[in-house]
Amino acid sequence: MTLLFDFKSSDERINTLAESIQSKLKLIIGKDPIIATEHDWLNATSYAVRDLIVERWLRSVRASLSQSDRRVSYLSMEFLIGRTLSNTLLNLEIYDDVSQALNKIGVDLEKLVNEEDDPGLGNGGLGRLAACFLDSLATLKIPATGYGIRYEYGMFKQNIVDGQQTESPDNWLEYGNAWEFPRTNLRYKVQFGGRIQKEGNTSRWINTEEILACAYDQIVMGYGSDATNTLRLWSARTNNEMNLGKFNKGDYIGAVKDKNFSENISRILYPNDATSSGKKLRLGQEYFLVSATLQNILHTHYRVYNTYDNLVDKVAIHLNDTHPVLAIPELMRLLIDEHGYSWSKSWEMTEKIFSYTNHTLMSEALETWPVEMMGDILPRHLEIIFEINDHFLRIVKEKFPNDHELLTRVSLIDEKHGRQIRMAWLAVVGCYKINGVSELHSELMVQNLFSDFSKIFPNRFCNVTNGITPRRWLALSNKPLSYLLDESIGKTWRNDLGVISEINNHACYPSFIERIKECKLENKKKLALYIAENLNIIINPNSLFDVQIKRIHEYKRQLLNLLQVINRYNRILQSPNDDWVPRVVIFSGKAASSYVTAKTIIHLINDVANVINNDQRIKNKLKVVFIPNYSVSLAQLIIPAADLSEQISLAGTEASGTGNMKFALNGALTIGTLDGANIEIKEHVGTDNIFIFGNTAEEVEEIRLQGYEPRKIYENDHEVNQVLNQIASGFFNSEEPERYRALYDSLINFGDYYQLLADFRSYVDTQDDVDALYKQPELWAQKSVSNIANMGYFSSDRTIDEYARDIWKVKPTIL
Ligand code: 26V
Repeated sequence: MTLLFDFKSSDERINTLAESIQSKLKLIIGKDPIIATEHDWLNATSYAVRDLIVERWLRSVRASLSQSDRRVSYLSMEFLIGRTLSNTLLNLEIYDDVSQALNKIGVDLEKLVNEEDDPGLGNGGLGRLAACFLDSLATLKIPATGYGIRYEYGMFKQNIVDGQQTESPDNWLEYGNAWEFPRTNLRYKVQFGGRIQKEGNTSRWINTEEILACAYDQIVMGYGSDATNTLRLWSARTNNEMNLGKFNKGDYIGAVKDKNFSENISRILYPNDATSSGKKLRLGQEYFLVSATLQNILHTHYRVYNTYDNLVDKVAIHLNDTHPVLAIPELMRLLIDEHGYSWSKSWEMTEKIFSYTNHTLMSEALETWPVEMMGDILPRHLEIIFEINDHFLRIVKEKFPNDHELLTRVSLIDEKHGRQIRMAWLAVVGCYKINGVSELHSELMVQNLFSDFSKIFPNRFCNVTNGITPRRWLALSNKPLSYLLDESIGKTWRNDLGVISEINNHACYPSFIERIKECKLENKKKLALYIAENLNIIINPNSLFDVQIKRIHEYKRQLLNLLQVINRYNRILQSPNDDWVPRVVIFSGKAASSYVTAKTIIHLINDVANVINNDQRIKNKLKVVFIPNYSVSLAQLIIPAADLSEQISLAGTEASGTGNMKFALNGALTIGTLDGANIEIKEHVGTDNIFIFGNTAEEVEEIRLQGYEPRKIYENDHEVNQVLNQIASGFFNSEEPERYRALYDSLINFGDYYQLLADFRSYVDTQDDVDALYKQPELWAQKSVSNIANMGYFSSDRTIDEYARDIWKVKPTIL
């Protein structure tokens, strides 16, 4: 890779950078160094660094357009990209230069890096995956654009007040965003409402309301390549023409109200709770993304080729879950209504352009929209969906003439539940490839959710196991380990993670094992400092750091972890003189604001922490910490410090998980169920280097069919009995003893849907194995090395390579 100022000596480079930062402060921020705040310096530095990549961005876009390549458009309602400055410095390999340049001015780079707002434009796994993919697409030089929404407010900020979650808005744009390029003249009209006027065979969508979608671009840099891509986020603006009309008619309030409605479209990220689905504004957001994006894709295509006839050869559109599935009827609408193609030609093209990833099998997360609502907001699309359905059902009838039930089951319209459009069905019918995100998930997807469709379209389904970018999740977040790797095997692991297996050859040297232990300890000290400074809890870095960080959800079973923690507490009190391995159990994660049970679990974690952490008899044998406001940047701090990674979802429920990969890559050992990508992690690191427990997905199903009786477990296992009685009787919350009665009931009296009790014994016994191993630090460290060494497969570069080859059929740009 050629750097822009490769030719300069180190001193010259540092001076040039320092000058550039100071001039940005003056000329763009408009401030004197004497009164500049840390945030001003952050922005000045970001602008200076951004200058270094704009040139190659423009070159990259030019090259990929001129090569007439097939391009990928990755549509996602969420991109959880994390902080940009540090990542850009890493990609440019100028972290130290910039640090020294700022030093000269008397500014600390580390502080600036932590000052940057972490854009929370996603809920969790799905959004973070999209961000890892952007990183890998650019690194692999695949011509691609990410399309999403520039939410004004991202994921809410979580505070813990009296042990409970409270939410406040995340106004991440408050101090500006140095990384975005507003494209004031790149805007599209997005229509809503109105009605359909029939003219012979053609339909006209008229009397609509219009909202403008304005593009904001961010450069997506790859690592070790000159290639860059674009993340284009749409922001809603009032279409003034329309409102001025009302204004002139004297409807002042109406005009202002319209403005609010239209601008609300990109106001806020929806949390992934059950209540979000079926909301008009959410449907509006999904269509807003889709319509602006497709207009943009077609517009760009036409500029290059002067025709849409070759669209199929040049355009691959990927749908990240069902959220952007309206892209299918929208492309149909544009081709038919705006560009004069016939219905059948349009369908023939559409079916060859889209691919879709399914990210969950949980029925409550599967999107459906009431036909009536769709008719109100998008009447033309409803019509097209009906036509697609007719066309599809005709084919099914021909193929399976005797199976009448089948038609009801696969119809895009669910007539049983008040006429709902099944978006996942629409995705399967309109896409040429559909993938799951881990081997188990893809198998279950075909066996259960899409079993009918897999008979109708046997070649459409495949698996692409998720991955993570080693740049952010190792090079950036774990400096001590990165340096050790660089020293031992060179630097190529950053974009060829497979080579990391070479550290297997070092695992036999005690000096290497010693260094691995030192790296972990350094990361643990850093986290301990954060916890001391922010939460006022003192933890011992020599304890086993046992970590479960992810969204709080019943299926992820944070409560199972907590039951085990309470059990450990009871055991320590019972045998205080045993040789206990000191443990710090760390939780972090947000509960959707209307998800009562998840919020109750957070409350219980904090109540339990309060009792245990203040029990002098326990000393430092056990500490429980809930770190508030989980985010990408917190994950970067916590994951490298973990010894033990908790991946304990009920088998068959976690589609893949990606946190599991981040932990293992950073040398944590996993305690986990045979769920999602845990299974593949086990296959790669070896059974001896992972703690597997609990029932398999098949056994879970079997137990459900046989009639599961959690009460029996409660009655027969005295440890389960004691722990649950403590929760039910208010042992941890004497001020309000009934607080967790419902939680207790859900386990004992209402069926324990996620089978916590069925896995409890096996979990607790496996935790004993964890302790036993931790008492042998050399062996633990060796297993930790085996984890790091065998994670090559889980690089998102491998994942993107598979998508590019097997699904999108795209090739790298030549620069
Ligand atoms: C659903 C909804 C419904 C209402 C509005 C907002 C919203 C946002 C997201 C979702 C579905 C989220 C599905 C999801 O995040 N799945 C996760 O995807 C990860 C990446 O593939 C995977 O590792 C996790 O196992 C899976 O839970």
